[in-house]
Amino acid sequence: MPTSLIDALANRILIADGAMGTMLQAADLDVDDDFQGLEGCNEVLNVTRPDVVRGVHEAYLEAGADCVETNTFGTNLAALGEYDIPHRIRELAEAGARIAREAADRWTTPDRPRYVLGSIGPGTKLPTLGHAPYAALRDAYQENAAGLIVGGADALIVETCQDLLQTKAAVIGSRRAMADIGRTVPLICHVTVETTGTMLLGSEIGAALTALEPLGIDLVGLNCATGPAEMTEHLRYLSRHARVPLSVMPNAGLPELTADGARYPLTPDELAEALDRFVNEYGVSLIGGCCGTTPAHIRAVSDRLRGAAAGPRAPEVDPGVASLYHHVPFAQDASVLMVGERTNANGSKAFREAMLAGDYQACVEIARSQARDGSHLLDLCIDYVGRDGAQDMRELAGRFATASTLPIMLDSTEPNVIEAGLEMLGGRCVVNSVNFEDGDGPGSRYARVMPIVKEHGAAVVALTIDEEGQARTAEWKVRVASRLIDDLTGRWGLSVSDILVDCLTFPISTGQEETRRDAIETIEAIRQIARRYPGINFTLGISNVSFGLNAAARQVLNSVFLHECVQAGLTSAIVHASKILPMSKIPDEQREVALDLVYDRRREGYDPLQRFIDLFEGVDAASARASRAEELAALPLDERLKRRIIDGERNGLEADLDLALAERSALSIINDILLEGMKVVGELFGSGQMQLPFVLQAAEV
Ligand code: THG
Repeated sequence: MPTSLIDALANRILIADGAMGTMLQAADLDVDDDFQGLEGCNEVLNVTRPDVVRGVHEAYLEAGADCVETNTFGTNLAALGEYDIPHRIRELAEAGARIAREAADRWTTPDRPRYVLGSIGPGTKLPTLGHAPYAALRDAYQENAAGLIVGGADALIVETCQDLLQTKAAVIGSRRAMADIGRTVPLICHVTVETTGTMLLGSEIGAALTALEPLGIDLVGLNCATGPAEMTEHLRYLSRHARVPLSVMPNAGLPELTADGARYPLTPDELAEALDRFVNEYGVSLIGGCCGTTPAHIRAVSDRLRGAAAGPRAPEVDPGVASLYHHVPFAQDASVLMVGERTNANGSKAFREAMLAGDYQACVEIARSQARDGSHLLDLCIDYVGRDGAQDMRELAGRFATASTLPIMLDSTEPNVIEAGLEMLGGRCVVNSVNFEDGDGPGSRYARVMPIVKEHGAAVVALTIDEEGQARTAEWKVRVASRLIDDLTGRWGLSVSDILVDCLTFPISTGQEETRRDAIETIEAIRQIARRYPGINFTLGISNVSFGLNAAARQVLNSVFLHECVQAGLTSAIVHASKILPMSKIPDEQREVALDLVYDRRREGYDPLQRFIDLFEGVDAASARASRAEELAALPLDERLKRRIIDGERNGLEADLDLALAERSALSIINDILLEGMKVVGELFGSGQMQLPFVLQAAEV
């Protein structure tokens, strides 16, 4: 039995090959015969000119590569679709893997195995931008992966990733292929970080790691777009935080444009030196080259590093979720993770009405205002009786994916609605929620939603509900939470930190005897669960506790209850963030009575609930903060128009333009105001402070 790739990597680094495309271009090939008339479709050579492809593999193996990558970068839906041969994905992938397999086997000796990495290029269709549906891409990647595995690949390498949703489709498609064929191979995943410092759609490296690692990849890393120097910071992040081993394949520097095309400046020795540093300082285990690297580069790398061991790493995992853009840790310094509650068709009239009217832009505005209000995450709930939930979820999650910088908590009781959301969001979501309401047996909601959670690598809210109903006492809540945690970690392989236990609280504002102790039991359950499961996370729908009271009273009770829960160990809360008051801002008496209400401190002649209601009789919830619209309206006209461009804010744009036209010419408005705004947008983009989708929005306005 030859040593597997993963076993080999545990002992020493492995060296992969360099560029394929440029080597093929150098061969003397005929468009009609060799390319079957499909000029530039390198993958066709896997069937027409296996000798040429094999020659490239041989050159790299001869130069000292331990691994060769198959000539299958374009066996995907986008690339073969361009040539009208998407039905040949599997055939060309399998042919490519066979050629590499033969070459690798020919060079394999008992003490030096050589490996085949099945290359899965992303293609140019970006699902986050709506170029193709997630499911179509995933299924095509599955075909691709199946061909590579059957053709003999030792591992799959999903590389040059630009859009995290596309990457997710490729990784999940690959996993499905392995399950289908019954053969599991290691999965390597490389993202491409542009010179701007993010992936093409604006994803930071932290977002990429958080989204991809829970998908069950075996190595994570970087390739293409830049040389090693520009990759250093991103690699440092991966080295510090990734649980899995690292892989890096840089270009031979940043290309310089010359009269005869791109020239890559890094010499073989310079590449080898840079990779030496990556191996030793950052503990990288798999290295190789991308654009502009040649057998001479790989020879230099092999001469310098063959047989080396990766430097030590002691990664600090930072559990959390991610939007398309950023990683958001569950642990917030000196605070609690705020989950915005208003993007909810049941919890906000404004949101519901906008959704029912199909005014998705208004829904996006509510999401944005939640972000400005201080939310770290958004709870998205579109459940509404009689609607096509999956369709509503696709519409809204698809827009939130790019328009909001916050990660999403998908709130639905329907597994197909949850899945529809996950298929639109490239970051890492929280699924809200699972429970044991109808048990955990076959066909239960729990059994139906968990495979979806697992496949997408989501975190999950676990509600303390079992076959007997919603747990009402601390003992019962702790018992159900323990059962959920044990099953989620034991049977489903989640980490404790990926679970957000929700101890659920009924309103304590109704005066009914049976709900008086609800807050107490919840606080006590949080305390016990936090003690029993170090690293566990929590969430809680705080506003539930105060239903029925007036707005001013709710604000105080919600804030006091949240404060007590956080003291007990609560890590996140579903709230209207800007309505939460710090304890210091609540008058003493209001706070004391709220505490009496929370802890049910009734005495002879004193009912804190009655007292609390009396305290807030006729009090308005003072909305001191001027609304966003008022802020904008307060600006002088020129500034306001400029601001609209920068913010991508079109509500009321026509009226402002009419006003401006009364004062000056259209050309002057464009040149002196609108272009000024775009200039600021350009600067923000150039300095990495604004992501591409917001730039597009500004340009649209
Ligand atoms: N646990 C989990 N998820 C949840 C809840 C929970 N999701 C939904 C809900 N509970 C949390 N979200 C809200 C959202 C809004 C309100 C309460 C909880 C709310 N809305 C006002 C009202 O209904 O009076 C405002 C209405 C409006 O503006 O129209 O109170 O417990 N895991």
